Amino acid sequence: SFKKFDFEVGLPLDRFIKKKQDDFPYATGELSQLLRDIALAGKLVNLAISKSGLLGIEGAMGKNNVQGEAQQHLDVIANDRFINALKNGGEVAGIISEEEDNIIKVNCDGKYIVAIDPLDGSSNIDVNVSIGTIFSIYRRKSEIGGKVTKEDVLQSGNQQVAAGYLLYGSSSMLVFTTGAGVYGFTYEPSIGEFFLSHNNIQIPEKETYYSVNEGSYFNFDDSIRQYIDQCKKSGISARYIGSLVADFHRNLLKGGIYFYPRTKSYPEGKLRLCYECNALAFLVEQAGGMASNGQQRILDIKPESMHQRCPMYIGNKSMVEEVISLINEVATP
Ligand code: P6P
Repeated sequence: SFKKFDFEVGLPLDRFIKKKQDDFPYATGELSQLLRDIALAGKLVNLAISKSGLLGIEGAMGKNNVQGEAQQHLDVIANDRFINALKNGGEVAGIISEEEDNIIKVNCDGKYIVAIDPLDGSSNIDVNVSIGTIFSIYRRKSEIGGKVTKEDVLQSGNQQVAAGYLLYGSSSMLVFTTGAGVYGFTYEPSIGEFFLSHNNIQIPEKETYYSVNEGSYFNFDDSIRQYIDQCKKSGISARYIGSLVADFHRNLLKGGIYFYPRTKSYPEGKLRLCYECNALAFLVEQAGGMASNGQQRILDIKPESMHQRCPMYIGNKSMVEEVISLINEVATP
């Protein structure tokens, strides 16, 4: 390994968590244990994904989830893995998940709340495109030992104590922040360990990519079409994988903007505030970027319901500010 910044690249996740915990004088180790529980579930999901073609667990279950979306075998497997890991870990009082209609009450003595999209982009599994898990961690508002309440799970993103994603791809990664920078860990399956590979990630200033589903071009508002036309005129590259974590991760490392505006099919946007947008918004701000719903900072939105959707514009500050200025230009004649 070689020395880079203040951490040796190649530091195992466990050692890193311990070192970072020492930075928090009042840390009592529960958040560290919770991050370990998430990493464990990520390893198990990674294994299931890598074998899915052989185990015949690709494809749809033939039934829909609570969102009315076709549930893939791996959606259910991933949901079970994360819920079990968080249950066994004991640090979590309640979980909200894309795959579950209601709050999953886990351990009344738990200190934390987790919002999770266990497997985002799962429709890409069968064609071997990278997919991901997105998670947010909050301190519960209700009394430890008491019931988990709606207030516990409907917290604004600016209350997150940690957030991150797992990216199951050509190499699988865990990327997370505890509010003191963004750190990326690459998984070595032969050892079963995550090693620090991306130290203190900062999104490049360079406006490298724009990521949007241009198939919806004529369903977007005029301002969005105007922004897409500007991107084309500027000659920057279009990259859209159709898997949020993969698109976000590429822009985080190389510079760019991902956006999912409201459309006729998704008048509130397609992405979910609580378990997709908030985590990525926390990460991108920690990396020097910006995340907005077009009107306000994603992290300041007060959720009204667990599964609510919102439009999202996320990535380089300069690119997000530009598209917001066009949206507001049209909005205020
Ligand atoms: P569309 C996957 O279903 C997802 O939630 C994100 O991972 C992805 O960015 C988006 O939807 C793709 O949606 O409408 O462009 O196919």
